[in-house]
Amino acid sequence: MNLRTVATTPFEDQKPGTSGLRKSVPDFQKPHYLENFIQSIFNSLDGIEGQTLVLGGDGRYYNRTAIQTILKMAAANGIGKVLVGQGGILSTPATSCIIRKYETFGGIILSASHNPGGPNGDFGVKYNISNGGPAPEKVTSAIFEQSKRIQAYKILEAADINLDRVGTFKLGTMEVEIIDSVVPYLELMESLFDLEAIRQLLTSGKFRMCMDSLHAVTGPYAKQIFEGRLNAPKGTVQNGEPLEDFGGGHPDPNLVYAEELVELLFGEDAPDFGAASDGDGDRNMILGHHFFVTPSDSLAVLTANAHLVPGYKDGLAGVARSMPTSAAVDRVAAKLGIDCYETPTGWKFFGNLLDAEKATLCGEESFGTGSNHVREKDGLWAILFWLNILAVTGKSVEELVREHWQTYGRNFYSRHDYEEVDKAAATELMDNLRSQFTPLKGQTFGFYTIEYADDFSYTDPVDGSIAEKQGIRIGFTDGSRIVFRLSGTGTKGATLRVYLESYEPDTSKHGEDTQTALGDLIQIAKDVAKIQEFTGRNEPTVIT
Ligand code: VG1
Ligand code: CO
Repeated sequence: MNLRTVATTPFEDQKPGTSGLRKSVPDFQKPHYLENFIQSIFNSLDGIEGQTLVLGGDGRYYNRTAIQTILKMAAANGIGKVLVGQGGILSTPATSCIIRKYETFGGIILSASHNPGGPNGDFGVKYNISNGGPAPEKVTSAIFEQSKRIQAYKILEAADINLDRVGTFKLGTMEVEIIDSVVPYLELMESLFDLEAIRQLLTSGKFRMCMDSLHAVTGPYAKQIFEGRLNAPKGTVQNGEPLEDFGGGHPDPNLVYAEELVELLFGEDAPDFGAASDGDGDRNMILGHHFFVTPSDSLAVLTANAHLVPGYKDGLAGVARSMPTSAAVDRVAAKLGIDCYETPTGWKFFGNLLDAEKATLCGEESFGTGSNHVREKDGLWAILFWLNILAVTGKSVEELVREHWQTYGRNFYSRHDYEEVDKAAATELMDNLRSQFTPLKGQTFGFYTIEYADDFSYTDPVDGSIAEKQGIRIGFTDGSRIVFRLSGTGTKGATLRVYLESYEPDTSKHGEDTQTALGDLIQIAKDVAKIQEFTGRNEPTVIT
């Protein structure tokens, strides 16, 4: 075995985005590209020698190759031990769970989450710190700085490790332990939920569910949990085999990309409950019989009913939501008398609030919900949370949500994405909006008057760190909002996200179609931002 130091030159584009470094597979396959970034992670971490790391990914194309490279680099960099999920598989929340359970120094997650996979799809690398959560900005900036001046990386010349057999192996002086990908996570779920009540519901013969893993990482987890531990009929989990290209689809649980599940739940003889998760298992979509729950409403409903679930029965310290997420949960927090925090987009901003026990539940409009049980959003956790509530109340998904609206009013909410638009044009559109903050104030568009227009900036209440330019907000006097942001996870051109929200207290109007209810705001967004003029598009590519 030979330790090699390989000379390299920096790549300019290794700045981590909303959630790690995401690039196309061909980019990652460029000589030294992956190695540079991994060495930059190691270089930026103080005292990593002799420490333990967790390593795994969502099973997409290049996962196994990257794991072998990273193991050899870890050995050459003096890491003490690496825990690897069997077959290279670890969902993002399971990685977070394992980092916390074994109190490791950190972990590396290989995933581009909901982005498509395969030889021409995307790949990604994310570093998580010892609390189990995504590296905060100061850590990702340090990694980026290292990547700009890297001159060499270290790697061991050795045979590949067999990733498929559970057990302990040696790579130079480093230990590699291949661990069961599911068991630690399943044990954590057992400690939070009344699985017996859920088992009775799923075997009662009166309730049918379907879980769609979209050929991504939750397949093995969902099969073991639902069809194994909870005795749901075989076939409850569909698309449950992780595939390197996710079967050619977008592993993104929303109404557009999880269409097979949506057709089933809105079809004839539809089941009572449907759920899906994304590439790396941290997102969730919840459907009832002919009914869709927006992620913002889901967070609000979970918060309002958390006392029914064993792991949360003693109350919540507080809740947090990302800025573009609807204010539905704010109303629940106000009623419960707990704090509600508004953070920038991306799970890394919840970490401090969870560590400081200021928030117990967190959520994002982008199909992400989670709690202090780990430091990532968690798809299967959210699905089990819903099932636990359904089992205890005996209500349907639709009944629960409609009753919730009756109590709190309804926040109509939708996100319109304009994908793969020209990057320069998208930046100009945002700059143009910024230049209009003052004149926009007080302007009236039909029924709506603009109360404020600003750039969202966040001061972390725990460590005082400041994040600026986190999205442009236009707020109206009646509480409605439009938010504009550019995505930080896309790999092609730019993606403009337009978030729309209005509040309706009148129950008799809660049946209205969302896009109709938001019709005026949708038009105002197009006009104010001059979307057609800048991007050449008049309609979004994805509406969720
Ligand atoms: C998107 C979502 C954001 C989420 C992030 C990572 O980011 O909007 O809410 O935290 O993806 O989720 P952006 O910058 O593209 O809007 V995942 O499941 O892709 O790790
Ligand atoms: Co994800």
